[in-house]
Amino acid sequence: MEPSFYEFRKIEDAKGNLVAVEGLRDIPFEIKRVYYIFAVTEGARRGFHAHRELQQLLICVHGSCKVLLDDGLTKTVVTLTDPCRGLFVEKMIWREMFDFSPDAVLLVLASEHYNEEDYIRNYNEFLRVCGNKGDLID
Ligand code: T46
Repeated sequence: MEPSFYEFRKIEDAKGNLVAVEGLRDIPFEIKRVYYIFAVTEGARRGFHAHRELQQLLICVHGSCKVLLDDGLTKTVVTLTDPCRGLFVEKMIWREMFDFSPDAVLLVLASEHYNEEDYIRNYNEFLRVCGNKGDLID
């Protein structure tokens, strides 16, 4: 699958840099929630789920990390290093985040409030729901 990125304008002046992201203007959804992941335990992998409805924009605002995206048919891995670039993660995409640098801060803009019922945490269930014929795990 092809990852989808959004580029944001860096406003630079003598004081330093600023990036603004506006819901429904710079990204395709209204922002209902913001969270960020940092001080990730060395070697830890996060994610391992898909969302039924949630859309998200992932921006590594400091340091770096990798994100595996899986639509049930193909997988792709992207490296996030640029605070001016956001990775759009559509609904029904399995995601895993890993290789966080010790200084990484992953900012996430989300289209919905937190709802545990929106998560699909079982890979086989994900394949069933998305209808794609990936590799079922025994
Ligand atoms: C995603 C990836 C990119 C909350 O209470 N509120 C929240 O808004 C979130 C996101 C999480 N939590 C709680 C739920 C767990 O007890 O925080 C704890 C850690 O969440 P989780 O294990 O789901 O974290 P990740 O890094 O595996 O996944 C997160 C998001 O949950 C998920 O939607 O797409 O980041």
